[in-house]
Amino acid sequence: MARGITRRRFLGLAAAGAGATMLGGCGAGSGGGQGGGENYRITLIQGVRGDEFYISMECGAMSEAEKLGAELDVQGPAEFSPAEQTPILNAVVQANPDAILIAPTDTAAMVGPIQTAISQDIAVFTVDTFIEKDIALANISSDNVEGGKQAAKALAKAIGEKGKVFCISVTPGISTTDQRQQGFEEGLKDYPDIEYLGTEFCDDDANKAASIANAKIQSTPDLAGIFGANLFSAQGAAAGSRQAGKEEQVKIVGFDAGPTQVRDLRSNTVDALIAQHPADIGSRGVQMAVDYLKSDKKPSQKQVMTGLTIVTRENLKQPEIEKYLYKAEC
Ligand code: T6T
Repeated sequence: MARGITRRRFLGLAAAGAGATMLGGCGAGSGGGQGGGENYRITLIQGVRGDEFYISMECGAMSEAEKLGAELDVQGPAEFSPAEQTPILNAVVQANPDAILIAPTDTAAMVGPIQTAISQDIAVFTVDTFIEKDIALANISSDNVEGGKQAAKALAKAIGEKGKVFCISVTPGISTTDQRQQGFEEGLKDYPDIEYLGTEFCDDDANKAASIANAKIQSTPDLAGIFGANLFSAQGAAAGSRQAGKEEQVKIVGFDAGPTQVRDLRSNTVDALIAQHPADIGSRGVQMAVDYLKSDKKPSQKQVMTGLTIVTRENLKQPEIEKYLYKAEC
């Protein structure tokens, strides 16, 4: 059953000026063209709603849509799962927007539903995650393999380049977290004195990640470090280490930079965060969709990589780092 919420935002021309109707607190306008968006209707379908990574992506997409005079609708499933995301996508296809930006929740299971959208002549871009079949116009995401390597490096540094480490991820079949795990495993090869104990999966549930971390700490009393491969895995890893009373011994590096993660970094439970730039993913997605709709020319780049920023207690307050911490609301 579709449990997605629809937050329709009429983001007209930022410069609509006098006479512009303000709806829902967002700048709204009538008449298209001035911003270049020609009032195109774009829907962003998040991987899961309420996740600060996707909220920050929404913020970036919204301000770009406002700038370009496009209309943006944002929806997301209650859980990060293709079973929940598919009916939302199907309903969006029925509404026939000009473009869809989607973070597919599974590389294989979302191919069919995305193909259906493309067959209806809707321009589809994947944002963040991608699917195994090359049918979307382009993917806009972080370099997740590189991010996993950076996590290995940061964790190695935190544990003095020796000891036992393991990874908590979401579930196999998600392009982003699979690539982070791959990069982490590759990165660890540079450290012969680090023993990798493998990866366990929390289904995007921070409580489950906490239980996994706690159990691993009990079964491996000399555990040195944990890599949490996304926001909820990392939040859970920190909670599990606190429950076990091992914050001093077990070093944690987390992917993403949500508010709870930043608190865990400040309080020494976590040693580094690999922040993505989700607002840039959202704004690039809207830009690329509008460019495509205007020209009908396929994007010259199939893969657009946005940046990554390593956040530590030392650099956290620097404005050029702080601006990448995720938002809980726009
Ligand atoms: O890490 C992000 C996103 O990149 C990934 O695809 C799924 O998890 C997050 O949304 C964080 O929870």
